[in-house]
Amino acid sequence: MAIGVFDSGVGGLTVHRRLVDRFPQADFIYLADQAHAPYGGRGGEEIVDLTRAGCESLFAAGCDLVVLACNTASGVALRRLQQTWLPGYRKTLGRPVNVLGIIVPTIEAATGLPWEHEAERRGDKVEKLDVLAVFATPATVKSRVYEIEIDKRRQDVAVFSEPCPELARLIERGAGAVELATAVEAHVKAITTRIGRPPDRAILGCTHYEMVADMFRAALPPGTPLIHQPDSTADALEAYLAKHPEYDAGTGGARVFLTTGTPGPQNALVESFWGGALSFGAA
Ligand code: DGN
Repeated sequence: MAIGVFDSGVGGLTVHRRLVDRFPQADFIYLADQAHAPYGGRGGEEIVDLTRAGCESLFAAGCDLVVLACNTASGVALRRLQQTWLPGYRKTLGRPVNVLGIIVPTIEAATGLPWEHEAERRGDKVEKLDVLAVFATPATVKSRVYEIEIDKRRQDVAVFSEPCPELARLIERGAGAVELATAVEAHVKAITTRIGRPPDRAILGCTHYEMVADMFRAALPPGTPLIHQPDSTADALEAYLAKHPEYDAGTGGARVFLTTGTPGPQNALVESFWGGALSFGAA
C-alpha cells in the first residue's frame, strides 16, 4: 500500500518532498491534476468533483491514505468529501481509506503556543501575534477557511488574506525569477497597504508558493516568520500514522509521479526545488 499525495499541479511536490524525507521507507504516489490546473479560479462544485476524482484514482492505484497537498482542494472540498462521500466509498472499497488536508496543521503551527515555545527555545525573537497574513489562491480566499479555522482557535488574531490569482500559474509554467519576484512583491505591498502595517506572521497558503518562499521572505520585513506547510503537514502525518496503525504506508520506498495532463519532465524551477529530475507518467 502507499500514501497518496494530491494537488492540482506541481505545488504539492513541496509537501511531498518533505514527506518523502520524513518517511523514506514509505511508498508514495503523487498525482497532479494538471489537466484541470489551476484550481484557484474554479467554482466550488467543480473543485469538489475534481478532488474526489483525484482521490478515487489514488485509492484505485493502491493508496490507503491521501494527503490533499493543495489548500484550494483542502479548503473547498475536504469537509464535503469527508461528510458526504468517504463513508459510502469506504464501504464500497472494503478498506479503511481516509483523506487528510493541510490547512488545520498549518493553522495549528501558525497560531499554536508549541510553535512559539519552539521558536523561543531556538533563541528566535517571538513577536506578539496580532496580525496574520495569508497568501493563497482566490478560491481558498473566497472559502474563508483560514479565517474560520483561526477564529475557532485565536479570536485575538486578525487575519488578512491576499488572493494571488496569477502566482500558481506562473510557477506551473516555470516563469523566470524577475516575473515571479515582481508578482510576489506586488502582493506583499497590497496586503501591507490594506493592513496599514506589515503582518506579524505570514502563511504561504498555497503549496506552490513554497517554491518562491525566498521571494516572500525578501519582500516582507526581515525576520517576519513564515509558516511552512511542508513541515506542518509532515508533523501532522507523523502524529496521524502513530495513532492509526491501520493505515499502511508501505515499506518499499516507491516514488510514483502521475499527471492527468501531459506526461513527461517538469520545468526547471520545479526540478531545482525538488533537487533532481522528475518525470511524470500518465494517470
Ligand atoms: N497549490 C494549490 C494550493 O495549495 O492551493 C492550488 C494551486 C492552484 O491550483 N491554483
